[in-house]
Amino acid sequence: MAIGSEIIGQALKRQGADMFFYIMGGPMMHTELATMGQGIRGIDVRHEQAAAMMAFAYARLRNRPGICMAASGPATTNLVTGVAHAWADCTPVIALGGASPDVSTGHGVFQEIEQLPMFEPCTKWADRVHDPRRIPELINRAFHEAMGGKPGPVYLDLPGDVLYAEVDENKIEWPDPWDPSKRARPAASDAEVRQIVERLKNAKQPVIISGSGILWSEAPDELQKFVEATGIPFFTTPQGRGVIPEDHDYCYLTARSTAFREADVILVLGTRMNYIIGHAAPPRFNADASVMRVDIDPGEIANSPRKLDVGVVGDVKTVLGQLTDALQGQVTPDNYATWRERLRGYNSEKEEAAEKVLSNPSRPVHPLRLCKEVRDFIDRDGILCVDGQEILNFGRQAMPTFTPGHRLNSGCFGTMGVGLPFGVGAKAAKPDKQVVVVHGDGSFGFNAMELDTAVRNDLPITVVISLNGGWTADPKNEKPGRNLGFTRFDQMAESLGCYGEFVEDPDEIRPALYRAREANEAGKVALVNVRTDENAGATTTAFTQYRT
Ligand SMILES: Cc1ncc(C[n+]2csc(CCOP(=O)(O)OP(=O)(O)O)c2C)c(N)n1
Ligand SMILES: [Mg+2]
Repeated sequence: MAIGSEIIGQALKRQGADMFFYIMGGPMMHTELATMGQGIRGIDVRHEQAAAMMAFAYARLRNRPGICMAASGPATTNLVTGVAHAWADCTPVIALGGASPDVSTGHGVFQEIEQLPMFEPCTKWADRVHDPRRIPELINRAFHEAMGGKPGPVYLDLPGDVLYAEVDENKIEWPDPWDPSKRARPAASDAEVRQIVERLKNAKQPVIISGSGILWSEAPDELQKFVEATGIPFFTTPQGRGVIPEDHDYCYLTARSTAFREADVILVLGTRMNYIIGHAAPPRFNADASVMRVDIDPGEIANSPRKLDVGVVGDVKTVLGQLTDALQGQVTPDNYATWRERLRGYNSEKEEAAEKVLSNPSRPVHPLRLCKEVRDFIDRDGILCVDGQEILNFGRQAMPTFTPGHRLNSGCFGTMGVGLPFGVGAKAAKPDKQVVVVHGDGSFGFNAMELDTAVRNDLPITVVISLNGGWTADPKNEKPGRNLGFTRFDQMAESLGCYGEFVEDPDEIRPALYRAREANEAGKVALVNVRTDENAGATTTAFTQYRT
């Protein structure tokens, strides 16, 4: 005989889970113990929202579901922001929430609240277990739902009486677990391939916009081959960066707006046409451009905010392979040489001008100078997490990414507080990689205690804080509740067992970063607190009608 909690541990093991993020508490304690008893690493955190955010980072770096667990009531409600963030960024997080007993629903028992409806709007699938014999089936469904088609978070509600109910293990049916090699990979039809080829043959100024779909589909190599065979300039969403190294000949980071405005063909690959890319609509994009799109989700194709000339429901890895074959001898990089030359010229001019600003020697440190120091310090295959507003916007073009998916940020939900949990989850997922988190001082505060999680769980990352004394820049002193003071987060970090440094001189940033790296190499978490200019506000495309 076994109890429901033990069945969960076994089910997770069969699905290939190797890690989960959690805070202990009833009725989940036995589930957490049973899961660890299966040899699955449990990382105990300090806030459940951070557990969900760590699971998010794990999922993105390992291309498999990240798992988080929480106790009932307030612990599970704490998961919501992290799960909602995963929903907004289409990331496969499996959230397991303990719940008050099924049998006493509505009797006002300990930590009772209807949890399932809270997760319905922010998951792809949410359900409640009523019978422990169905746990393997529902855990299996959770993995398939999270990873199938366009990925996303799922939630399973686990009432205490079900977790502690006894079942005869011999009567349990174990389904075949989720298998990444069996991912559905629908292809484009011959007619669709022909239509795309025709349009690219006639194009003069095409662009590619790719997103996280390239990562989930394991298609970075296919994208790079396609780009190199055709010579089409490529741009990515902030979440889908690094799919092709950003110092590639056909990457023009700072010519993005010009390329979007002037493109005559827009090829949208594995990304939503949401506000992040201005819905691919005028005036940011040419109104006369033809728009072609490949997406695994039929809903995305059907719901495109701009009329598509060709909309392919397909797996982007498969379709890119088809297109590269079909375009052979039809389109070569020569087709678009003039277009690329124009973008390259523009890009180099802007980069040269930017390099001067990036080297700004002033005190307090300009955030761009901080970005330059991090850029010149971080490993080429290091994982960079960025969170904040000004520092995020300044960092966007100032710090490139060279490895697929090795850039995590506040994403399209704009969630402040993700940076540190992302860094901790990333280090847990990829222990051999250097992990650097560049954090605004305000956003750092949300989950600052996760420094302690990193220390206790031996996850040596480096956190760099842009200490501009509050939320965003406020040169005219007109924002409510903006000022936070210049907190010595380095001292706070030291008191938690980290290595800490406080830096005011721009020339001292790099040496401090190298000392932080030494601390990491010696197994210590490090925090470098850099006093930055509170008046330095980044200009960026307006995403909304209001500004933060
Ligand atoms: C959870 C959450 N709360 C509030 C906001 C609103 N908000 C957006 S940007 C921002 C300020 C970020 O400040 P900081 O992290 O210090 O970075 P800085 O802009 O100063 O570089 C706030 C409060 C948000 N996006 N998310
Ligand atoms: Mg700030």
